[in-house]
Amino acid sequence: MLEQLRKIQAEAEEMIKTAIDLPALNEIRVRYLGKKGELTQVLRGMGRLSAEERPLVGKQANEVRDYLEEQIQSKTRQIKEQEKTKKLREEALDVTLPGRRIGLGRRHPLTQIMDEIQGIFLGMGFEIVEGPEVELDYYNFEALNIPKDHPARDMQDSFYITPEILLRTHTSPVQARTYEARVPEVPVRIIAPGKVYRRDDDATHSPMFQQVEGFLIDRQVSLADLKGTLLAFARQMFGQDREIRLRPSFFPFTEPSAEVDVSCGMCHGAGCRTCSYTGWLEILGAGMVHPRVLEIAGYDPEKVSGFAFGMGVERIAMLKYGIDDMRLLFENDLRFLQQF
Ligand code: 2U9
Repeated sequence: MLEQLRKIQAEAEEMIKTAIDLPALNEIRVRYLGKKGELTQVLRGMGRLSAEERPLVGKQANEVRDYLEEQIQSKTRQIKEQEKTKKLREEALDVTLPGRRIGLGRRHPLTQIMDEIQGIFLGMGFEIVEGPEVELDYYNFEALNIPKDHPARDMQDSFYITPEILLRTHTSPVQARTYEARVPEVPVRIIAPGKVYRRDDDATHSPMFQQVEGFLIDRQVSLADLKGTLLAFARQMFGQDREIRLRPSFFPFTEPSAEVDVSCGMCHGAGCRTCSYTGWLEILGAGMVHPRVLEIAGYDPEKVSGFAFGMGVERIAMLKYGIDDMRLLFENDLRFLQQF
């Protein structure tokens, strides 16, 4: 039996030495020292021993048990220490490493352009007015001299919600609502920035885009006032060396109407690829408010007159930054956005 005890001790000792973690050590404890463990079995068999042998074997068995328990405890401490060191090493914080830079956010290029446009007109005494994106057919079309059967409705293919309610196709209804509420007060100088919706979708048109429309009513407003205002705008937006020109056009709500071009910043009017060899880039539409439009709201067109203009914010951004595909402005690709 003494031989058996020695064997148990040697075997267990070897296993404790090579145990790699706490569960393995626990297994060893159960195997040798547990209730049904090998050492316990030996102690139980002591009944069969003679009176002389029993104390000897008992003493030896107790010593083996104490020895193994001590070994297990010491190995437990060792494993715990190793695990702690490993964890510390894994989580080590090197305070001498350079910090990670926190990227500063910025406004979307369209927001930057929108803010810039608003700033320019605020500086010229205009007031900013906003209105609903879901609009009555009346304010979107009728009040602007575009009756139900007018062909101009085709040009602004629209998203209707009911036959009388639609997503606004321009921000003009904001202006119609504003001066209708203020009539007969003059002057009215407002710009209406915001989102508008049309059934369009290609490289230069998006079903949602942003506009800034402007509008001024007062006594004796002339086309010269319109041109001066737009020249001041174009120079602040694109550069003080720029010129503008007005080409005749048609809008149902203005008469006369014009397309407004700015001189090309690439070739300064000589003609190049950017301006399709014309020397000019179209930036907005404008005109003198149609007397009929003034009349619909209750102004007397004999006493007051006005000018109006409208521009697409995406188009201004594309021209200013040389962007050739409008969809880039809506994809939110940081590689694109971080350039502005
Ligand atoms: C009222 C009366 C007149 C607003 C105007 C334009 C000319 C124009 C387009 C430019 C590019 C829209 O974004 S775009 O597609 N706009 O050409 N807009 S005059 O005239 C008004 C507005 C309100 C009561």
